[in-house]
Amino acid sequence: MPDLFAGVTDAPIDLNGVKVYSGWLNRRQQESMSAELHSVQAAAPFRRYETPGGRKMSVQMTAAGDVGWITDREGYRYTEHYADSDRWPDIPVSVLDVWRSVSGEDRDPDSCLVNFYGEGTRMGLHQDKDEVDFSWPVVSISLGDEALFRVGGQSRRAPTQSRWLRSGDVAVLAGDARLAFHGIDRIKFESSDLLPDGGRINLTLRMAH
Ligand code: MD3
Ligand code: FE
Repeated sequence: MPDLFAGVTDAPIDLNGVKVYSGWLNRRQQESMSAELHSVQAAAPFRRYETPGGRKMSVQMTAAGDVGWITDREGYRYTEHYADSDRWPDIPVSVLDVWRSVSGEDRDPDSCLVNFYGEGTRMGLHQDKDEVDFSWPVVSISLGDEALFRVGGQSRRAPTQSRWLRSGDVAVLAGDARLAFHGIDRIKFESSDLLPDGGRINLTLRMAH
């Protein structure tokens, strides 16, 4: 019964300016989102990208929307195609609905980055700076295994705060927090039974262009 009201009544937790709505999506909503993501993955399979410095990222990625984020030896960027000619799949409606409820914006995002964390994967501390206008918020949705999220300030050396993100949690990165350094230290593999292949999926909705 309580999860009928998930996210509606709880005030967000503030983590260095990042607002975390814990339990925003109930189990049924997480399951339908996971099903919709299956068609995204079928159209644009996950890949492990290479950084400009030549390291292979441990997190696997794909995207949906008008543009998707990629990286290779030539650099980090948003592209209109995930392969030579295919466009990225559409952003699922259940995902757009989260943006419409929490972003406070009238315009829908033009990009949804989909990150997959398998056993032992992590994402080092970084800033998201490949978008054109940092005044737009970023909205993040966590599905599957729990992840230890770390967020600092606008300098790499600023003190950080950490919190476990759980399946169904939604985070809103706006204002000063939009350019905060952040990362995922580790996941608790097999802590959730939501995803068919296990692991964790994080969706980030963005206005890239
Ligand atoms: C703070 N993703 O995709 S989500 C990313 O869980 C990314 O996969 C992590 O960092 C993940 O770039 C963290 C929370 C998050 C997402 C975007 C942010 C925090 C952010 C952008 C600016 C500041
Ligand atoms: Fe990021």
